[in-house]
Amino acid sequence: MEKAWWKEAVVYQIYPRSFMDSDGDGVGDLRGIIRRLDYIKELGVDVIWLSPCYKSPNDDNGYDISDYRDIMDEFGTMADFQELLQGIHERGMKLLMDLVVNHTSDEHPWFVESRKSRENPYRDYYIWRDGKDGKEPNNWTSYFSGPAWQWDEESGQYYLHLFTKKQPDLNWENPKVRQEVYDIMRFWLDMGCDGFRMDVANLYSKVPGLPDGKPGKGRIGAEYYQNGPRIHEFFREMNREVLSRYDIMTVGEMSDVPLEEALRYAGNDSHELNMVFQFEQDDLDTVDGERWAFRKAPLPELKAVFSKWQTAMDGKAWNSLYWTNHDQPRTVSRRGDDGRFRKESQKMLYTMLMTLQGTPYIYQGEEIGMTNAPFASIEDFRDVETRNCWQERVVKGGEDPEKLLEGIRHRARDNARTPMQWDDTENAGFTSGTPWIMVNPNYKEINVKESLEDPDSIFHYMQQLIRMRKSHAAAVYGDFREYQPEHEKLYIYERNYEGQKLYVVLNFSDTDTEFVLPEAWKGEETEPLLGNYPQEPLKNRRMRPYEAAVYIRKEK
Ligand code: ISL
Repeated sequence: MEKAWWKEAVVYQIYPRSFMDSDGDGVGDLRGIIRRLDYIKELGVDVIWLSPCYKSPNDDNGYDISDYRDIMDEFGTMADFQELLQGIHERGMKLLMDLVVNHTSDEHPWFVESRKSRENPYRDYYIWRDGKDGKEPNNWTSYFSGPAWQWDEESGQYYLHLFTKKQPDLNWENPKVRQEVYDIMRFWLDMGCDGFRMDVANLYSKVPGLPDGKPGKGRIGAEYYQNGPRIHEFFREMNREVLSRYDIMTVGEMSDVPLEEALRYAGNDSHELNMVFQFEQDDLDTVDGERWAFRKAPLPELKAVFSKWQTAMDGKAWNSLYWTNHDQPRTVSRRGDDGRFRKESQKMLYTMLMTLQGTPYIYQGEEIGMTNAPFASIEDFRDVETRNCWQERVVKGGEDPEKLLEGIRHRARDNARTPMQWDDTENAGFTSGTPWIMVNPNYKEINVKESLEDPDSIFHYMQQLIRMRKSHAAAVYGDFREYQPEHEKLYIYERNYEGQKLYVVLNFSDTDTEFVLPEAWKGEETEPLLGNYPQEPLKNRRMRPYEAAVYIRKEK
């Protein structure tokens, strides 16, 4: 197994809009982040991934970019950015930028040109087609409701947008587009940035001819643009021209990436990317293509997903490990218990993340155990995905609003986007103005100040976890073996690396649960390494609610 800094790193994701507001306009900004760098450093992470901070009309909170070489007005200036980058480097951390190049904003100068006429030199930067029988060129639907095509009156054609109509898809078939993207990447890397998280990175290559997708529930057309025919060629080209020339880290965000494909994108010898975010764990909640279903996946199913990726990638490719991000509900509400056992369950869940093979990603607020928000009505939501869907299904489609709202409450991306809870003062110390989205009222109890004062807090446990990972190569590089996979409440596994052995036992339930020592562990001499309750020896015993216990084999 080849070692690398990005395999040993722990990443912290910042969603700038919701992290810290320094100027009272209710929107987080770069100077706010600068103010909190010591806090992030104290947690012990190595890399900060910044969600997009580029110029944007904010139809999708910065995932619609109108200038890739400048900073969003609400977030600050290029000088602020440079100060932030320097502050991160001075503290021995690195900065991962968000690269959003499947699409641009419709306000990007390329698109402004492109839509002017069919003859415009930028026409071919995007995907334009004639209609079919007076309708859209094909039946593809957008991730954010409705058809994936928008009619443009002036130039008399449709353009493709897999996300909102203000996010037209770039035409990656055009070599000029790819060179533009590589130039943008060089711009940030030459400034000293340390890598990229690549947005919807498996959607760049569409099947030529753009055939109709299989009709059904959920999104239509995905089989013709996910992991498309030229995608690996594009990444090898990007790698040759840009990535291989810098000592950086890359992670491609890829919903619907089968294991065989991930082995190619992130394979040791693939010369594509370092790792991918795969969504199999998230997809477990979805029922029958329904985006807003909120089934809590039974533990054996969740374990099967993680164990599969652990085993299949070992020695061949590298995993990324995450529970949530700016698109997902809060971890403790989704996979743990955000009531009575909030602290215990959040600690247990992150014990798992920090004891698997791969690079762990912590989303802002997870280190203090932030929860889903009690959104009262549709007016409380800001996310374009949610609002579009409401428009389509309730306003136009006449669906039962209460039922849909119930699903949205569980799954909405806004759950992760409520402001960071810094202290128990007004607006949780996030802003002196009016926050752009509601603050979770539980900030009085759940906040950074409280967490730093409490020696038993999730924050301090997370610190211990990160330190443990850094001082035990087996936690990073060790291979993975699971026991009792059919167990409905416990996740039991070991990690081995060059003679170092870790044993992990996790209780995913809120009740005392009988743990029976696996046959293979009998007779081993072990000692407790870490846990979220007072530690007990590794033996047949009761695991307490949401207990996590990590052991190490005694040195001979
Ligand atoms: O958030 C989702 C619903 O769970 C996903 O379908 C999401 O839209 C998909 O993972 C792509 O996400 C990324 O690209 C989007 C942007 O809205 C997301 O914030 C981003 O992470 C379009 O750029």
